[in-house]
Amino acid sequence: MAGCGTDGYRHTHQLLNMCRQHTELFSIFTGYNMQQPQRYIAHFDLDSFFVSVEVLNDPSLKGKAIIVGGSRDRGVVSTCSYEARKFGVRSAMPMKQAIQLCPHAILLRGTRGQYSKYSRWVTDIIASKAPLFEKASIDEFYIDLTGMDTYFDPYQWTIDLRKQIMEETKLPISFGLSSNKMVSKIATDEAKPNGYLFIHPGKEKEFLAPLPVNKFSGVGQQTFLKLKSMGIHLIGDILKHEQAYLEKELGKWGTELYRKAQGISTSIVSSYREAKSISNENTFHENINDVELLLQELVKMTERVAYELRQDEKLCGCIAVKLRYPDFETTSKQVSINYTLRDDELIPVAIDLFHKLWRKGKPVRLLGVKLSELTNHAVQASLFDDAEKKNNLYKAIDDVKNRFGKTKLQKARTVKKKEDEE
Ligand code: TTP
Ligand code: MG
Ligand code: MG
Repeated sequence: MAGCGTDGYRHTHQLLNMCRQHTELFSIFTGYNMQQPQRYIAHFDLDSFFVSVEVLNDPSLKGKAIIVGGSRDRGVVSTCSYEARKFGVRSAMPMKQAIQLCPHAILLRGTRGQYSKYSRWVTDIIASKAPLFEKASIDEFYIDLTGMDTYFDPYQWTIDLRKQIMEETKLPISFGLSSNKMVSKIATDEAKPNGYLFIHPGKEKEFLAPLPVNKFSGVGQQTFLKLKSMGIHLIGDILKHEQAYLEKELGKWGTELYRKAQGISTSIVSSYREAKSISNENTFHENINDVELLLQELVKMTERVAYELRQDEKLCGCIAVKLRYPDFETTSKQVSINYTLRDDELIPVAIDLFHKLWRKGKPVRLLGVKLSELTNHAVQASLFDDAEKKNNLYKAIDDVKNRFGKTKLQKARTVKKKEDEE
């Protein structure tokens, strides 16, 4: 698109968003239904992401049945190559079962740091091109192109973006493009591996009709069986019934399925740029220069933000520590890390940042910890077996925290001082 740089594009998009909001408000207040612009939403998802990264690092793996996961006896599958999928191997399946299904598969334990690095690389490319995008998980993005059809063809724009991502990162990625997030995500799934699909506006229902009902997120085994007992196997079967009947049998879910089957979904792309960080700052009553006390505070604050992170079901890819001295001089330092939600991974980094920042012996007035680069919790942290145990432990701790208040449970370092005082 000659003459249409990203900035102009972004600006136009902001204006369009404002207009859209005003249109909605006008419609609510007057009851007059103003014409909404045609929505275009692209969904991108990397193909067999962890495996693709492993193949980049070792090209001899290309085209082979590969499983990335935990140990043979107690681990689970993180992901597998499409060659292994032919044998029925799937994410989250016990490794034992996966090996039975595909005994010749090459088993890899995975290299976590690499995945975050590539995820960030793809994010950066999308961020440089897209006016409004959402990072839905480590390898998945929604881009809102609504209003852009005045300036260029959204389909061609999306094809070009995919090409750029693949040329730069060498990772295969697929996309679906349609009028809403739900249909685009299903279209990506249908296009995989290494493909793309455009569902033209108005063709959503037709596209969905021949697909099995469990293509809808939220249709688990139980709903699937219930629908089966009602003679509903395909999405198109849903619309063979009256809405009232579906509601009677399935309650609210029935209403929702009826809408979904028509290809209707109004959820919006929530901007990645707006994605919050989680932070905690503490100004002390009295300035502190005792390193033990400062570290104790730091650990406590890191535990608190990590707890919030888990409550939000997020992972973070960046941690920052901030110090303010009594003369108001403020310094901060941040570092990118592998996506995590775990105290034991965050605390050592926070301590390290603190030591790099702090001018030894100088009293501190304020201490802060911030987690950013938040992403949805789509990656099972069970790549390593002990991680699974730790996550269960955190879950148990968080459950207790939720029940008894957040201060009840703290780790050894944060309670040590109090015991000394007693
Ligand atoms: P997905 O995008 O769900 O899967 P995928 O990229 O491996 O394969 P495809 O999209 O082509 O179907 O997940 C992205 C990565 O997240 C995946 O490579 C590994 C990790 N992951 C887990 O660790 N555990 C899981 O249960 C899932 C679903 C994914
Ligand atoms: Mg993927
Ligand atoms: Mg994904």
